[in-house]
Amino acid sequence: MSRTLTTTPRADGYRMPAEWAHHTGCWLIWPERPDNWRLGGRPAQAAFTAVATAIATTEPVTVAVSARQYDNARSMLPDHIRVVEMSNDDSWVRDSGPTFVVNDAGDVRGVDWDFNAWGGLVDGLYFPWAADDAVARKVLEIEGCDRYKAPLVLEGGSIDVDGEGTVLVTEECLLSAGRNPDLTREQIEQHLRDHLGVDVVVWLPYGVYLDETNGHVDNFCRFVEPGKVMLTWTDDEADPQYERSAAALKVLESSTDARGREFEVVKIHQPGPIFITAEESAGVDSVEGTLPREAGDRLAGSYVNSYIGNDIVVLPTFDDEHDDAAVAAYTELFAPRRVLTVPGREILLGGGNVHCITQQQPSGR
Ligand code: KQY
Repeated sequence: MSRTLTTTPRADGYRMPAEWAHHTGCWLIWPERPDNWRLGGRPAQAAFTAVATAIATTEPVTVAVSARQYDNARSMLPDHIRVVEMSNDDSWVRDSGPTFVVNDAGDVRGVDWDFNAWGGLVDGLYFPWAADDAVARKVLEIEGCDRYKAPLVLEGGSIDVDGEGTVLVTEECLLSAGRNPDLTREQIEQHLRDHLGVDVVVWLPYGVYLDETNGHVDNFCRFVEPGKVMLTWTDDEADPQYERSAAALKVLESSTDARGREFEVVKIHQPGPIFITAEESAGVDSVEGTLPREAGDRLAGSYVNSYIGNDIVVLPTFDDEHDDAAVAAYTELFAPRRVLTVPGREILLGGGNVHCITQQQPSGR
């Protein structure tokens, strides 16, 4: 049973745990929409299967899939991965799924945010999005977790917590015109405190250059442990990413977290820049109202967009000169977790990466 509660997580003693806290499982949604994924989603389906299979080595994985694609997903995914039928508009469960919260007794509940496809009719990426907006509730129902309905537009990829009272966000995203134009920055902060159980909100000015989510923090800067973050970086001062990363570094260097710690910042050099090829662009259906995928467009590639599982970290790589440095950094940052690399390009072509397509379900222990 899943009740919808009228209180807030904070009032009930719940908080969002860090991603490295123990999981009972992980959720994904099967990609298929042909106006976002090339060739009807076929190459992306192989990439998602690789991510799901990697995560399933260390925790149970469930993949939600439309009725249309059920047979195909079931046959492509290994038997030990659970497949459940669920309507959706696209496959970004980090954003359409629930944000799980836990209390000191180990009970688990979920926050269901409003979802409007990253900006609604102002600068959202597709229309309609009603099926996506219903995903969080359905996941919570399946898992038997009580639900908090949060009264604001927010995506799971736009927040990153340390589990000890601090959340990272970007102004570019949370203050964007298409999300909550009627809420002030202070009101948004209060909702974050109430629904994530945090005390300190660290506002970075921007995310990754040309990130179609309006600068989700999960593609840009994330906790690796309390007091320590990894930040997408470039040494190329002429690259528009440089100013963005430097601005974040400045904020982090002058901020402290909820426990009064200064931040240690680990720079992870970005891949690329990576651009869409003519062949890739040609494989995407053109639909009015959906963000087009034009040849030559720059993609928001990042190694920060990874998944921290129970005993592993799943890291996207891009056949890029910076891959080896990213693997080496992750190996050191996340030891004793094993670093499993997956091909990141097909997921990036859809506008995100490994973190965006996954949603961890904490065990509460
Ligand atoms: O960054 C994320 N959490 C999601 C990326 C969504 C891209 C939609 N095309």
